Amino acid sequence: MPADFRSDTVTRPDAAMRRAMYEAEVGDDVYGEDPTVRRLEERAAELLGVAGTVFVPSGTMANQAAVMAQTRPGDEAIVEAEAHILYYERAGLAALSGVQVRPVPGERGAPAPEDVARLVRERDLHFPPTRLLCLENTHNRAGGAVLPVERWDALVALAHGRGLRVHLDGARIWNAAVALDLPPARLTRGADTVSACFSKGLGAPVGSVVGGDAETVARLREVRKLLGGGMRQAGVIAAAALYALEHNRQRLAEDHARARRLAEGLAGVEGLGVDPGAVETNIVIVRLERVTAETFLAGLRREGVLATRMGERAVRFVTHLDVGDGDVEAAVRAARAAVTG
Ligand code: TLP
Repeated sequence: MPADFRSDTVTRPDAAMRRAMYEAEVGDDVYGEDPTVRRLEERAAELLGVAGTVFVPSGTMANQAAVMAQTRPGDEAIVEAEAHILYYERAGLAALSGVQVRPVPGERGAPAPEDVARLVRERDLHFPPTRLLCLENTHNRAGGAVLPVERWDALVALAHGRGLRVHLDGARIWNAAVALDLPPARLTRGADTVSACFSKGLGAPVGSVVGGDAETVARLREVRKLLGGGMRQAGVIAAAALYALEHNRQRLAEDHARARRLAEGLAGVEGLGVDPGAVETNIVIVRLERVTAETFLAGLRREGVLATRMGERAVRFVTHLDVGDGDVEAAVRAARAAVTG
């Protein structure tokens, strides 16, 4: 088995998680009759500090449903320029919701409130209404950066003051909460919608939630059906997500420590650019000074290590449940071999 640092999505459910799936009580969730899904939605809502959540198959569906539930075609959304929702979701905002995006630059994924303020449209016959602000915590392309709480609060206050709603892509909010040692609900405070994934660092095989207040949740359920996300005996997978929520949150600190150690090891390899001090959670982005991402990744693969491309001269390593200390050492050794091409 290669040491697989491509993503925290690659984990396989362990025996205890599979047992929870096997034993799950189920019903038809489109009729609202799956008790395990209900329990998951309630527990997730409690942790995320929202009135309710809706279980969906993927983080992408969670994000897209949130946008669709809160906009109309022809609206505009201000979206952090490197956000997953803009970068990796097949232009879903345009294709599914008919929403125009105004990107706002972020520093390590965190936009300045002044920059957002400048992009909010005035009322004018020519202009689309600015309806939504989309943020991400932790920030994937910013190397797992945590959105500082004060910045989040300032952005929410600004957005609400200007009549915008706020969506938080909290795919990895669990990592942010552990890194800051704060309850996840503190990091989502004021969000109108929030999404969160169980299939990343928490190690469940599939599933995300998207939540908000009661009225928004009702709309999210309609939108989920429209997107084809109404699932039947989904308790089988919800059980894995519930298990992950209860057993795998605190251990994310181990992933963060391993990511930091990996970055320290890679920083010692000539030809690689990485700042271990910038590693806050489980993602390490490395700049390549001598070889292209393709060459480097092929070299790693020959040594039994997998990572992903983050650009012409950048690669990403992600730590998770299924990589251990030995894999971190293997990755540093492999990088030393791969960097010469
Ligand atoms: N990210 C995946 C890839 O799509 C890049 C990964 O390997 O990191 N929000 C954020 C911040 C994400 O990182 C991801 C997945 C999603 C949403 C989408 O989740 P899924 O893959 O469940 O649709």
